[in-house]
Amino acid sequence: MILRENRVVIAHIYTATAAIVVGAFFGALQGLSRATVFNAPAWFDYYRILTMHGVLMALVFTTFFITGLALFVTYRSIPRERNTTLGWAGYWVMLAGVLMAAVEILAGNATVLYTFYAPLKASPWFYVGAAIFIIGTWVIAAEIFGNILWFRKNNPGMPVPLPAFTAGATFLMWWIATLGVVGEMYLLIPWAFGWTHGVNVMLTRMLFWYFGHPLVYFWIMGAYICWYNIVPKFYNGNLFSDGLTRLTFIMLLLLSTPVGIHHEFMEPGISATWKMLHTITTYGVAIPSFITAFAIFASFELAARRLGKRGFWQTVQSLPWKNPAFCGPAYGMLLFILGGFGGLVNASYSMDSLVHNTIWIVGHFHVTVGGPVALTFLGIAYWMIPKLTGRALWKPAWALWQTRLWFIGMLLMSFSMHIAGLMGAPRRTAEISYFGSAPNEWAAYNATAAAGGLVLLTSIVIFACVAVGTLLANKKGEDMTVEFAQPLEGSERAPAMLQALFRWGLVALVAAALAYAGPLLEMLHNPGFPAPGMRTW
Ligand code: HEM
Ligand SMILES: [Cu+2]
Repeated sequence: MILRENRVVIAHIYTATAAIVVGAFFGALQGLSRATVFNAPAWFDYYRILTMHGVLMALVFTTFFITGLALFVTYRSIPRERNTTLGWAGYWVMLAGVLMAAVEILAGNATVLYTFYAPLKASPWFYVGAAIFIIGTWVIAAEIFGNILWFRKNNPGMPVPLPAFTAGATFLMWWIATLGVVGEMYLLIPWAFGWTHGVNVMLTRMLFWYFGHPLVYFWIMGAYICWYNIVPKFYNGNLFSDGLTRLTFIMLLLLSTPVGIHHEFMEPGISATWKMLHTITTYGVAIPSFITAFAIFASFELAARRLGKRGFWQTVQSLPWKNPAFCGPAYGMLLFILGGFGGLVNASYSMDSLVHNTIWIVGHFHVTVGGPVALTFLGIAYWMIPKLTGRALWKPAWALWQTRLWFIGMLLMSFSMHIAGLMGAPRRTAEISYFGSAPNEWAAYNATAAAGGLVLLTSIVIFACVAVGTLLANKKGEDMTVEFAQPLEGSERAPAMLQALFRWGLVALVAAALAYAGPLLEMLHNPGFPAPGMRTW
């Protein structure tokens, strides 16, 4: 039974692995290109590479990992006889969507970057592929909700196990967020097929960011699932509090969506009132992250105290720095602290106008999604793969170095991107030297970023070797039982209000509708000119 469940999860996790390996290869090429070491050939130009990188990393790697992770924690925290039809159906639909979109990008018919902003116009099959991919994720969401409902029905009065609860909150949030993509595709697909004459550019962008910001929190929630439920086990620690964890996930569910206009500070057609309102909610959604920082440090300290350790350094030293599954998330947490500072800058209108569309932004999201998110997932994979396959991890020492290299590479790359961005270096450009007229000061930072990119590529190749090596070289025999972190004594039971997952989902839907009703009305009131669309490539 459990073996059948594991196979679905393995498919998701190894597909994510394939995506990050190919994505990293393209990423390294971009770094080298910006350092003027590599020149993309005309038949596979820089922007096609960049579209492939953005889509593979931000959409394919992250989503496949999170669907795998969420299924895993749900299956293992709600053990029962089940069939895996939905898990597989979701997987194949997601994969079909990805392949359809990927073919169009590779063929040069969809060089629209991962934000697919209109009026750039891709082949309709690119958008259809994206829509199919989203539908696949909904099937996975249905599988997770179905298991939670089954548990409720069969265990009346019992709280849903925390790992399944956190997975459920993540996918409720995802479902609300992806309604934005559906709305956008409703406009883009007929337009790309030529059935409509034009598209409302501002509206499609707003719908994109209605989805685009919660997408970021979908990644973060994936990382938090690991930090709360799994990581404490690595240092024999506890979850700080069951109730606080549920509160964190409910706050993320509520506040991840009504903030998206903070990506549109520089866009016309949305009044300052709505930009301000979304700024306030943006600062609000930082609160569950502060709670998380507190809960994690408290959990570290309490575990250290149990060993008789006191104070900051003794606590730090007591943590398992030789375990790659711990180091991935832990280094990720460190990078998140840096990302948080940058985020404050981006969220402040006046400062954001200085860094808008510069490589600073790229530095910021690599230190966040490449740090706490990707590095947590890579680390957790080292724990999960043996639990799924029954095979011991191949070359754990390599795995440890992989996490260290990723940390160093990400620091090098994103630090230099931040500084070059402050000096005005733009993002999304192949011709970084502006045909010789660009300021010379950027060059050193572009070179350092490229070096960081190569370190990252090395790191991911090592990851792939360990992940595949485990399957090929090691024999079965590893203990496959999973124990999730248990709450500290006295904090086991959350108030009933924090158990009502689906009711909070309804509140989140209303909050999202309220936050966008105003800007939407403004836009429909001033629809502008429908854009026929263009291919700039
Ligand atoms: C292997 C390490 C990586 C390297 C070397 C790398 C390198 C780069 C570079 C140089 C750019 C900027 C290109 C430009 O603006 O002209 C970029 C953009 C981007 N990267 Fe990465 N990256 C890496 C990992 C990741 C990861 C792990 C993610 C997300 C999970 C990610 C997501 C993105 C996205 C979404 C963009 C923006 C694409 C766009 O502008 O449309 N990258 N990357
Ligand atoms: Cu955002």
